Amino acid sequence: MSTTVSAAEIGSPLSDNRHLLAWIDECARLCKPDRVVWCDGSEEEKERLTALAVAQGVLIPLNQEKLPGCYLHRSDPADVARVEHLTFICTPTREEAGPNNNWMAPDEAYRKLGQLFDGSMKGRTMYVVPYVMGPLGSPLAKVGIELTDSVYVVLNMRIMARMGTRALRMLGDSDGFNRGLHSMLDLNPDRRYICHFPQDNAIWSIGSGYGGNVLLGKKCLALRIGSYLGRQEGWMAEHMLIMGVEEPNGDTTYVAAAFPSACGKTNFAMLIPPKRFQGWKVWTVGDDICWMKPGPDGRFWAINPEAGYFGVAPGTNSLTNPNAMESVRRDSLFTNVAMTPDGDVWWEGKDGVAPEELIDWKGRPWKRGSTEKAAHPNSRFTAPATNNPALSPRVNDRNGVPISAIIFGGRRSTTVPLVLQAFNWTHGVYLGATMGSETTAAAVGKEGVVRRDPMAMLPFAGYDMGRYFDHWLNMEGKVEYLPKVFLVNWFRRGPDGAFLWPGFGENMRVLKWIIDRARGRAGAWETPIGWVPKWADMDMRDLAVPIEDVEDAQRIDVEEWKREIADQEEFFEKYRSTMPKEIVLEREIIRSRLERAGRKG
Ligand code: OXD
Ligand code: MN
Repeated sequence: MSTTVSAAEIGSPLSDNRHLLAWIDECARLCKPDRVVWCDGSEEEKERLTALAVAQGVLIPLNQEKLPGCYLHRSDPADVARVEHLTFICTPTREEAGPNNNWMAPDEAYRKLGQLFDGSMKGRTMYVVPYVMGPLGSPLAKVGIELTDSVYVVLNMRIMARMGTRALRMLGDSDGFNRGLHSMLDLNPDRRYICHFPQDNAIWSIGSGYGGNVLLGKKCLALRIGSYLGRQEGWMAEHMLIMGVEEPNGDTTYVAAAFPSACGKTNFAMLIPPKRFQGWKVWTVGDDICWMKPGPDGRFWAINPEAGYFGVAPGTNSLTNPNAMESVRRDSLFTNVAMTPDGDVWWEGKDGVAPEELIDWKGRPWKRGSTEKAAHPNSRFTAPATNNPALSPRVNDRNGVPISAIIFGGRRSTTVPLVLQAFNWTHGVYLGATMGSETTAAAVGKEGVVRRDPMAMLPFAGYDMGRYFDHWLNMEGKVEYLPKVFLVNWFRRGPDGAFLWPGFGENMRVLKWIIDRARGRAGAWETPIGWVPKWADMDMRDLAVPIEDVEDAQRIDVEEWKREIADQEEFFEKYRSTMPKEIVLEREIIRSRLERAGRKG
């Protein structure tokens, strides 16, 4: 052992797994922490680390009467979001990573980041965070170990994954764990990299303290490395919520849905059906990630690998998402929200008007009427799933839940109807592959531009997009009872710019049609781009919106669609060398049908 490491105080190892011990030793020699602390996931540990985080100013206690067990964290103002331009897939060849990813050769990445990690934890503690993504003991679950110098990461991982000794028990003496190394270094954006090594099942993240870059189980393992492993091992890692929809007779249908960030995925996953749907209940299995595998019974079985919600706070209120509001009332961490004088939290779009005075997300005094936002637009809550009143009782099922329908959606003010059903699996894959969302004012760049985001996986597929589509298409031979596939759009606008569909709880009406179709008991009408409901096929009783608006939301305009198809074709140009031919053929069939429909006038 080098002198530096023998100077480190190595806390008592909680495992004698020699692969794990050797790797921790190697990382400790590189990062040179003062001490190494193993995390067991206990309550006592949580209290100790929370007190430490408070003493260090990493966490600010909130009003413990109003929000028991809740704390606020203010991140570095230059470290508030995922950094796609600094995120790399380090496969041996650039082709494997594909045009959808930044690529760095593995040896170059290890060398470059190795220099940054060298001594990065001097004076700090290296925490060993063992965790499981997925229900304990599930054949679909994966074990990861994250080494980090951030106590904030430890406390978040504790909520987001099944963390601690139980993960080490599941690992046993196996070498099969994801090796995640994270150091905040100095939070300098010029020294920030998020590198994935799919061949080594390893992640190196340096220079950031923000959730998506540093809670390595989430986007890095569950999506980027997960999608890569899924292709090799015959399963799928998707950016999807999972919900169970229970009907009055007790039957529950499970649905997975992909929406790009900022399209209300968490809200949809926690939907409360409107009064009209008495006896119906939506159960949340997951709000962000879905691991799906063909089961022996010919169906797709899915688990949520996470154990908590890392949700966007702005816009969350008791109308848009009462279950989320309930979930963040205790034992939750808030990042970059504003604080009221009495230690409560606030963000734009929370219930009621803004308090007169706040402390903003940067810790500065803020007054109502200020032109600056009090909470950062990407401010977050980290809440345990067990706080959610609608948490599915099946969430810990080792085999997961059987998926009957897959929904793709995006934010589109024109063109895309409220709901349509794909003709078949290949067409469904085409709908997912071409989905897009309009940029909002919150994002940098021009507003209202359609950004294509296939299956909402553009920033998260850990390999070439064309091959990813191929993997999807391959499921046709592996899953006998394939889920039915749907496209939805809650965001279509009328000529006056107003939304045509009320959204939120009313989305239950669309969901019911989807479930009825998946169960083969509702009508539909064939159009050039898919099956759509007629008014009578959907339950629209007591809907406080004129029928004309719903019809407009559902309208299919042939000319708009011809332009849409041309735009999809242009997007695919980049992936031409690996694009499966079915995707190209599917486009041409849709194009021909549209031309014929156009001629009919
Ligand atoms: C997320 C995201 O944080 O998709 O879930 O950005
Ligand atoms: Mn997400």
